[in-house]
This record gives sequence, structure tokens and C-alpha cells, in this order.
Amino acid sequence: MNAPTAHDQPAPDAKPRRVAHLDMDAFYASVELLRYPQLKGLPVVIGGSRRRDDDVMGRWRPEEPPNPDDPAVLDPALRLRHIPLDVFPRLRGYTGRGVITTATYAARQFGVGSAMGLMKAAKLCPDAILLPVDFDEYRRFSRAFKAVITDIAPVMEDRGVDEVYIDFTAVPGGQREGGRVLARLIQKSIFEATGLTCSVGVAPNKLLAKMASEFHKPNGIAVVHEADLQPLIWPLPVRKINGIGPKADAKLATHGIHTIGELAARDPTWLRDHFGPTHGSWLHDAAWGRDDRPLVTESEPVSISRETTFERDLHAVRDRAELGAIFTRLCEQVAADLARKGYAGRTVGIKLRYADFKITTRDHSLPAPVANANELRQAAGQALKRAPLQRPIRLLGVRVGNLCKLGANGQPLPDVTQPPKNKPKVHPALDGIAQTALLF
Ligand code: DCP
Ligand code: MG
Repeated sequence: MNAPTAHDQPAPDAKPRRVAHLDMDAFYASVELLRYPQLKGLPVVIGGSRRRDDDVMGRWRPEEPPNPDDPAVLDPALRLRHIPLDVFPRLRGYTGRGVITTATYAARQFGVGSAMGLMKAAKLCPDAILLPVDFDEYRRFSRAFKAVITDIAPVMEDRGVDEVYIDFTAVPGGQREGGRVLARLIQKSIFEATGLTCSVGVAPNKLLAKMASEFHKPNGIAVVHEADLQPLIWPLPVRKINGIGPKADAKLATHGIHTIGELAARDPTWLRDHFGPTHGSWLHDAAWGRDDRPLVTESEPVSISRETTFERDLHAVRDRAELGAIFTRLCEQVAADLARKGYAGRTVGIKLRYADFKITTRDHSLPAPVANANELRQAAGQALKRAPLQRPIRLLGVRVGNLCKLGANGQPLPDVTQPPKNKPKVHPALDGIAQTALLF
């Protein structure tokens, strides 16, 4: 018999895996409350338009002539704190198509929350204060709280503007009280550095940690162990599993499965038969709290692409020259993006959007990674040949996937890194802004 290898059993001193999920409380709203602390405890919603110079604050004209000895006259930050409540706009009478990005907990008591139309919210809570969004400020605070975390616990996966996973396993304090001690330290340090509160869940893996961070929101900590699965996790609705969206939820409901416990009770073969082999197995594992996904600490791009919408719809034959020139330029731009970031790719794809807004994509895979404009143009040309070209086209895109990093000599590095499976999350509200970043 072979001697056991390192893979057969954990080292005697191996620590149990502890993963935290940290999510900021009412993030955008809390950042606004730092600017306007006089709004603390009041229903406030953030949404509608972007901040402009002529927003509320600029409109405030104090009735009393300013006292020149008052420090608030000189310091704009102090000035903002003195704006009386009645100067802030209310939801009452709102008309328009704006939506709420988030609401303070005081506002949530009226039933308003993320993604709700402002007109509907105005009916539920007419006295709520409405503030415009200021993405730059939220991003600044996002960077700040993440810097606090990595100073304490270096292995962190960035999951978007207000949430991260943190590996507690080997960090001092990360095992004490199941991770609660370290979670408390991080919460305290973030609060001291930014004035913001957050909620943390600590568990054996990302899946359970994500659920746990919601348990004691706001400003709470929840520690989950494997033994808590049955009492704490199984009574929850299946939607609480990150990855079960409205469609899967509805389908599970048609089979009488509403809670995670009911899902766990189903035979895995039955799940695979009804949801497909991959999804079925995943549903079973998720319900049993199993998840061995590692933390993705640096986000490698999944693909690099450029696309352009034409001034007028173009036809592949009639507008051949014009289309050809645009196609070549897109390949040159992608090549420049690849060079700047130091990547080459083995899959070159095209995307077409037709005049009727339908989209077609075609990929062409190559034996070796390519990065220069000519090679890209050739491969993309092969992909384009296989796309239907009879209808008028309004958009053309070129994309390179299956990326590998290039070394200083321009050759692929030997330890070619696979791109992460989970694309970094982009919040719907940030979509417009983040899209460019994702594309390039
Ligand atoms: N957001 C958005 N549109 C949504 C949901 C959220 O723009 N439909 C933005 C605003 C939030 C931020 O993303 O402040 C973080 O989202 P969360 O879901 O974590 O919500 P909050 O942090 O606001 O509240 P909670 O305390 O429930 O985490
Ligand atoms: Mg949050």
C-alpha cells in the first residue's frame, strides 16, 4: 500500500477554513449621512439624478447673515452640516422615472428600497429625503474600507463597490470564536477610518458566509459552523443561496421546493434529471452548504473587446469598404489594449447587432495566442465569415478571449493563468460606468 500523500489527509496542525463575507450597511446612504449628519435616523433615499453643482446644498441661502467668527462659514464640510432639514428635497410629489439605489434603514421601514421607482416610493414615504447619487464619493469610500481590510487580512476578494470576501483562516484572531474576534476588529477599524458600519458573516466557505452576513444586519456579526446548517440555513428560502435567481426559484417552487432544507432533502439524481447535470449537482451541494471555491484575489480580465455602433446601419455588401475599415480599426484598438495590458488570446470573436437589435456572435479559436492587429483581423475575419450578413448591421464588436499574460519578452508566460470563472460583480446602478471598464 502506498504511504499517504499530502493530499490524503490534512496536516495535523491544519486550521479549519474560515471565510468572511463583509457587506457595508446601506452603503450609498451611509456615505451621504457622513456629509449630512443632521439626516441621521431619518428616512433618506438615494437615487434619481447624478449630483450637480446646483443641487440642494448649493441652493441653500441662510436667512441670517453669516457670522464671520463661525468656522462653518469657511469650511465647506462644516457648512453642509448646518443646512437645515427643511432645505432638503422630499419625495413628495416626485414625478419622473428615477429609481432608488438604496435607502436608509429608517426609510426601509416604510417598504421602500433598492430598485424601486421613486414615484412608487413617494407614495409609500412622501416625507423621505431624496438625495442624488455621487458615485465618485462612493468609490472613494469603497477604496478606503477595502484598504483597511487588506492591512489586517491580506487575502481579500473584491466583489463590488460595497462587499468583499476575506480569508480568515491564517490571520491572527481569525479562528478565535470562529472568526468573531477578527470580524469585530475589522468592523471597528473600518468605523474608525471611515465612520461607516458593515455586517460580517464568517463561515467555512463563501456560500455560507454570504448568507451569514445578512443575519444581523446592520452592524452585526454572524458566525456559522457546519453544525448550524440544519437549524440556521435550512429554514431559509432557496433565494438566499447566492446563485439562485428568480427563474430557478420559480422552477423550484413548481416542484414544491421553497426552503433550502426542502432542496437538501431532494435526491441529487432527481435534481440532476430536472435541472441538468451541472446545475443539479450544484443545487444539491449548495443546499448542503458545500462550496470549495477559492477566493479570487486579483481580477484578471476575462476578455478584452471593443465595439462600435455605426452612425447609420451598414450592409455587408453595399458598405463593404466602410465596414472593412471599421473592422480593421476595431482590431487595431483591441491589439493596442492587449499590448497595454500585456495579454494575448487564443479565441477571437466578433459580435454583430442587426438593425432589429438581434445579436449574433461567432468565435474563432487559434492554436496559439495572438496579440497583433493583423493576426486579430485575420482570425476575426474567419469568425465574421460564419455570421449571417444579409441583414443591415448597426454594431460591430471584436473580442479576444482565452487570455494569457505575456512576459517582458512578449512571449506567453509559462504559468499561464486561467481567468476567474466569476466575473467581478457590477452593480446595476454602476453598470453604465463600469461597462467601459469591463469591456477593456
Ligand atoms: N445598489 C444599486 N442598485 C440596487 C442595489 C444596490 O445601486 N438595485 C447600490 C446602492 C447600495 C450599494 O449598491 O448602497 C450596495 O448594495 P447592497 O445590496 O449591499 O445594499 P446596501 O449596502 O445599500 O444595504 P444593506 O445594508 O442591505 O447591505
Ligand atoms: Mg450593503
